[in-house]
Amino acid sequence: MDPLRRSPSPCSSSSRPPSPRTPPPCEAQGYVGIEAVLDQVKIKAMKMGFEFNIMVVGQSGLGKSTMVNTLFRSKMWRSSLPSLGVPTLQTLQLQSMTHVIEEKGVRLKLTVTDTPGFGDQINNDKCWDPILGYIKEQYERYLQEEILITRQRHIPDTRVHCCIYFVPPTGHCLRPLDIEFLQRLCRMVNVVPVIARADSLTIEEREAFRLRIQKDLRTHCIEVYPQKCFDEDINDRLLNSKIRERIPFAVVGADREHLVNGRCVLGRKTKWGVIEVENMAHCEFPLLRDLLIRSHLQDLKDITHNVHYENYRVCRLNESHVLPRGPGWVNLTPAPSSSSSTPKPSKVRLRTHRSQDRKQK
Ligand SMILES: Nc1nc2c(ncn2[C@@H]2O[C@H](COP(=O)(O)OP(=O)(O)O)[C@@H](O)[C@H]2O)c(=O)[nH]1
Ligand SMILES: [Mg+2]
Repeated sequence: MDPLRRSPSPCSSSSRPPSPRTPPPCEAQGYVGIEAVLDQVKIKAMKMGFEFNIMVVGQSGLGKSTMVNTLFRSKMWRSSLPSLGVPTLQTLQLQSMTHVIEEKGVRLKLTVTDTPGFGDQINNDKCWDPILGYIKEQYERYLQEEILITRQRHIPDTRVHCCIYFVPPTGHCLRPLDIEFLQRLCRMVNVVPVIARADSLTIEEREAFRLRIQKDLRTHCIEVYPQKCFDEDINDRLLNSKIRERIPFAVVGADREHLVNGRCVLGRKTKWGVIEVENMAHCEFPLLRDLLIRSHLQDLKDITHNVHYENYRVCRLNESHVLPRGPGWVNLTPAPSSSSSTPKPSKVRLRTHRSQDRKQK
């Protein structure tokens, strides 16, 4: 039996040898054992594993594909390295790379979607369409699975939980194209902007550029992640305020390792030394990686599900008469009373969703 499964059951454990975790007898102390729920949740989560999907977006040449490799090659994920030294080719279409990372029994299926650069054309009208289209497509996939009568116990989640937006290191301010794109993206997905190729800016230039970008985001009402309105308590507010002060992170990407003072480091070799991407004295890549994986992974997933996907779901169900009818589709029009085989539950479910939505409003 799984040792973790031995959850404290105070009323039935009298014949077992006492252990440090064995709670006091229930009747004597009025102990119920609610804390054991934490163990149960942990065991379930470990069995299920986690799925996490990131997307990189920005103009071409800003280091998006390199950053995908940097993410997979950084210390945390070094065990799942793709082969080193493969040159980064220009990205011509959306492509996803998935790795399963396991650490202390916890399995994380991490997918990073790389996108072709945009904004290279003379007319950049609607250059965001393929990217926004991809994000919507993943919501639609999830929705189509969710509304089936016999649905999978676990719906595969390909929804984008976080979009890393690469701002070119101009040192000036956000360009109109970035503003337009960011305004659209933030309404659909969690966005974390980064200053790309930050090694091209001096420390003072980086700080001044960061402040100007923050001002532009406020002026144009662009709510990047972590959004103030979703801070749940004072602790969230304290932690997230510190992150908000540092966003956009100034990052440097690299997919090669170099020997520095006998240590193997991931970095960019220049004539005057190696820029180490995992060294906070050189760039803020560690802040980005820690936000994504160590501190905010579950929150990014929760906001995706409860806010972004929910908005999409409500819009789609409100226009449900035009939903495409895929396999397993259930007719939502009122059933003739004679037909006992008509699947009523889905109508009920849809109505429930709608009434909940109304209540929320
Ligand atoms: N100086 C500098 N060059 C970078 C950085 N990241 C990537 N590059 C280089 O920029 C070029 C384009 O990178 P790539 O990842 O293909 O850009 P993408 O078009 O945005 O996917 C490559 O030669 C990379 O080695 C960085 O942080 N700093
Ligand atoms: Mg690329």
